[in-house]
Amino acid sequence: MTTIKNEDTIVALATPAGVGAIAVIRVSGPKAIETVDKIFKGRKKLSEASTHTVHYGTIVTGEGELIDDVLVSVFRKPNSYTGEDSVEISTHGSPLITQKIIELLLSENLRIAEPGEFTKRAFLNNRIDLTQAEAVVDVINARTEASLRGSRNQLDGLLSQKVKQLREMLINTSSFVELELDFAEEDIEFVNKDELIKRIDDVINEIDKLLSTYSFGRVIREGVNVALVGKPNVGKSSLLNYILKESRAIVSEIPGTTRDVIREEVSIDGILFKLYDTAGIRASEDVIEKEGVSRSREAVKISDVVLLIGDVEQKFSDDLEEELKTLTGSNHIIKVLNKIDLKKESGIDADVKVSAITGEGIEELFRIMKAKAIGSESYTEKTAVVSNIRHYDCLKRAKESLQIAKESTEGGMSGEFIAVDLRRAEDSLAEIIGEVTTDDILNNIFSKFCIGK
Ligand SMILES: Nc1nc2c(ncn2[C@@H]2O[C@H](COP(=O)(O)OP(=O)(O)OP(=O)(O)O)[C@@H](O)[C@H]2O)c(=O)[nH]1
Ligand SMILES: [Mg+2]
Repeated sequence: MTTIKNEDTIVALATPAGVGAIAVIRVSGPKAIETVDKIFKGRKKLSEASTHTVHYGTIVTGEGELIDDVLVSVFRKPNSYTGEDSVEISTHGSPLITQKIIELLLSENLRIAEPGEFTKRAFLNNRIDLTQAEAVVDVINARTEASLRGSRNQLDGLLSQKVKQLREMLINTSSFVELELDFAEEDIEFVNKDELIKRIDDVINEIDKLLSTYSFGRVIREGVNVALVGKPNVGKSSLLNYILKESRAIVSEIPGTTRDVIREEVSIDGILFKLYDTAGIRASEDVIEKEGVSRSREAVKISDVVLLIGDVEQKFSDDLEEELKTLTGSNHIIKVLNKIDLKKESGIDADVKVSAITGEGIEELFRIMKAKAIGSESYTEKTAVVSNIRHYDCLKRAKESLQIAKESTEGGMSGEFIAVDLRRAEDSLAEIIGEVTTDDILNNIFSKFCIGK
């Protein structure tokens, strides 16, 4: 566990830089209240104010210059966001005003907060655990309802609770091994093998369940990459425009209209889809078109779902389908037959038939896209979901250690060996919530925050 080395009092603008109705400056640390007191003139001293109270007054320089009238909120430790004494100054939303006030505070020996330092302090003071600290960024950055719900779920501690429960199970298993060790004579093989294997398996199964939520978690957190691919003129750009409800990409009857990859985002039922309209794939001697085709292939490689588009006249290209399968794997491909307004009975086989002009079939296409992206598994709001690669990684390592422990048990190894791997698994779980951590891990996490958070 890292301890707080720093007794500095820190300051930063907590609202976005720029002009707004109000701006909030955050101050946190042992000298927060007395320092703001030096520049604040109100009915009473902040040092006499109780926690969670708001005070009207003015900010005035040492020379008596009035900078702004403000509302100041006082939070006393330990019940503040950071767990330290904190003050929030709400000013008029002018960058000049906030800059002046921050400069005044800096001249009183405060320092500017590092990115994420307020939240880091909240973690170090045990106000929140590491998964919750990470969720703070996700809540702020969430762009769809589903991702907001997912990160809220993590902020509320659902994942932490699950991980703590798993640790509990492991600690019990370890003490079971240790108990055996105390009683076992030297060099005697582990006595209650079956019981131990069962206990390890139980934890492995629970970890597997969590791991299996990751593809869903990643999708709601980061969105789904979808490439629109097909021969020239089948209506890829028309489909993009229809989905976006705007004329984003140029559409024409001339094959080879789209030459570059066009990327747009759309939220469908709360899930973020990142759509890539690409150049039609065909053999061409034209340098620009060739480059376009190669960019189309790149878009396919990063896609979670590929819409292979054909139309009632041109059918699908078998060669292209084969190529896509090798690029992304066949279960990522949805075959979309477009232009069914022209010909109802084309006799062409497809996963879904649509018209980018009339909109027919598009709802069905959305349904299939969603199913491909998030799988058939349904999760309730109360399911702990893994959406962060760091958590996924720790869980995988915990599972690996458990598998080794299981093999050792099966192989009749001595309890000491088994205990080591059980301990490793425990540590990997502890890393998720930050009970075991290093400065590197912390710096890596908090550097992704913005200043003021
Ligand atoms: N009738 C009908 N015409 C369509 C439909 N979708 C597209 N078109 C027409 O087909 C032509 C080609 O459409 P685009 O959207 O430019 O096709 P594309 O696949 O993007 O073509 P490239 O960018 O050249 O690869 C245009 O004339 C569209 O108006 C549809 O569903 N029905
Ligand atoms: Mg196009």
